[in-house]
Amino acid sequence: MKTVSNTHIEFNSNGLANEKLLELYKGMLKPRMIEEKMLVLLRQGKISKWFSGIGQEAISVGVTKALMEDEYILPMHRNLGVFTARNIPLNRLFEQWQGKEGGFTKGRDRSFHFGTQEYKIVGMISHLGPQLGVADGIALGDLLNNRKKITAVFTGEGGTSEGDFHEALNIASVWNLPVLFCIENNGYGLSTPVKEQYNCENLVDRAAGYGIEGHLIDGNNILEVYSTISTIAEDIRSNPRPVLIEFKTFRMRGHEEASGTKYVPQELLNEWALKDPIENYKNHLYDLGLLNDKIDEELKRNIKLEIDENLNQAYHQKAITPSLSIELNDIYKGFDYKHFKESYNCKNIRLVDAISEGLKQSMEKHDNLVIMGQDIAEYGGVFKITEGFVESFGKDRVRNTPICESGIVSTAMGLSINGMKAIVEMQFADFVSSGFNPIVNYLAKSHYRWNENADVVIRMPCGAGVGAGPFHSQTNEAWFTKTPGLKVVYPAFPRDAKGLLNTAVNDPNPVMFFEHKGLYRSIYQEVPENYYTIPFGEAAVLKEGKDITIISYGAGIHWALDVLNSHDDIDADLIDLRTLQPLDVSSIIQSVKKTGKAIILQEDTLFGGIASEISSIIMENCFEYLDAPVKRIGSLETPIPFAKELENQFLGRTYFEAALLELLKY
Ligand SMILES: Cc1ncc(C[n+]2csc(CCOP(=O)(O)OP(=O)(O)O)c2C)c(N)n1
Repeated sequence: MKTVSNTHIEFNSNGLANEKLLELYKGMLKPRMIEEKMLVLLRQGKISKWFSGIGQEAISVGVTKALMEDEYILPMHRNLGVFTARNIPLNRLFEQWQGKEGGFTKGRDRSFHFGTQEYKIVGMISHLGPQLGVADGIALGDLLNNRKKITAVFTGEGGTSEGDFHEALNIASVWNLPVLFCIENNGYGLSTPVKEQYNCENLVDRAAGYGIEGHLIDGNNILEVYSTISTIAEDIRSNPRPVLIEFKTFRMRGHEEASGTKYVPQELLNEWALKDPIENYKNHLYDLGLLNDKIDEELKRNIKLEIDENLNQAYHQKAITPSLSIELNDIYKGFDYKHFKESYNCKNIRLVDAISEGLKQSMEKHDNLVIMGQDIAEYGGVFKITEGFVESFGKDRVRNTPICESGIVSTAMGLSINGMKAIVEMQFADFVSSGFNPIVNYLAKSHYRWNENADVVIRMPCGAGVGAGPFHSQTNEAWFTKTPGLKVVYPAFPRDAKGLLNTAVNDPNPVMFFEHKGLYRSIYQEVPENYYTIPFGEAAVLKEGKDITIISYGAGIHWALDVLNSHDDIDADLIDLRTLQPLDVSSIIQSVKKTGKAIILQEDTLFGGIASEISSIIMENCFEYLDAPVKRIGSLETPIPFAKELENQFLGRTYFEAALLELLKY
């Protein structure tokens, strides 16, 4: 039944039962009343920040109620209605906003920056865009497991300008993923009006460009939101595909409370005030005879009571007591390392073969493991490491991706959230810069923030010595060793590479796995044929001596071996770190205390690299044992040049032998 009287919105009940019509009203009332209370608390300094969704409630509530309770939703900072519609106990929300123990992040992240598997909500990170790709991964997990579910993800119109939006929609389209992309177009991104944000009439028009279906919905009309999304969601469940929705609405308050709305023309605010989703719907329900003052007051009284009781509970929870051990222990998910022994049967193979074998055996061991990367399927990857994998494991699990590192790293995170494991092959380690944000901000921080691990391995074919110039030669491990929450592995030999890769896949934490491409086809070793593992955080002492400690990893190990092999007289400990995070500090200290001299060799440019860190560790722990200053050798502080002569001049290899001999003489 349609009514227009007393309302500025045309409602159509579409045959919905009276209880449902009232439920939707209550559903919007609750976040509105919570917000009104929070605005008071904000003024009293009892909460730190508030992003208002007043006037946008119909979208959060309508979408959430149109989904099944076990379908994932990825909301933004104005979607309180998603949280209340999933019936999260209010005390937990209040405790979250007050940074208390009972919240969702143990006081580690604020406002809506959290997720909860219990309620199938995956909150945003501040960077807005990455969650769109995370939704792709969750949906891919459902698709691969034949679950007929959809995933809904939100973005503001401002967020659609980020590359992540494009990448996520494109991936979802190419892979036909059951994702509902919801753009909440509320007129402003902070102070930026839509005309300065994008230059098409409606954002939903972009759906055509991605080859997907799009719908424009009045975001202030709860019945239109709920009915349209219910129909679309039902259809996607049986016919999986991405759909783009643009909800037109308006942000009635400031970006966050402190910043105000001075830049918004008053006429616009007046115009949209008339379209308030709750007032108008209330009038509609009055017209239908389903609501009157008495019922309305009763509803409000009950919600107020619930808010007050839960607030009281939150106030009475004591503030968090900082504990060093709790903070440090929550960076990584606990990993119960299982040792698989090496067999006696070995084959003499190259580094590249050992990695391929480890990957293959890991794919056999873990049914839920998916590998993604550019050209990795039929083509076998540019280094041919996944050659033949499609035949063995099928295209569902060995996935060619579009060129979109950020979107694919986010997708890997989504797979992990939905119970899968993922390996992402960077075509070259250099290209990880295009996927840097989700690695250092999403994967690395999730366990600390909301107890959600990222079961993802990022394979990084890296390194110089192959005349490939500034963008195909970098060894960028220092970008990641600096970031708490990541593990960083960097083998120098085939045997280590295979065993450490298997461990990386078993480890539920995000692992950056560096593979030196200069070693891929030049380094051979007897490698056990079976599936085996090597623990992280244990360096290998390749040579033992008493005069000096040489510490390195990756190609640096082979540079050091070359020098040592041509100098029988040098009596050195040679330590191959194998993993940089965790770092085997005790092997370093033990060796330096014995030899009294240390030289650290890294292929990366010198400043701010792991050699500097190790040098400090030695100074702090072995100062009294040192007979000479600690020496660091790295590459020149320039990009990596292409011409052979220039590359040789650039590499630390060139300077190592002289520095070693000089230090021995000191
Ligand atoms: C990568 C990044 N750049 C800038 C910001 C700062 N910022 C936070 S929200 C916001 C506006 C977002 O606008 P929109 O996506 O339309 O959502 P709305 O706030 O209007 O709901 C900006 C600029 C950010 N958080 N992340």
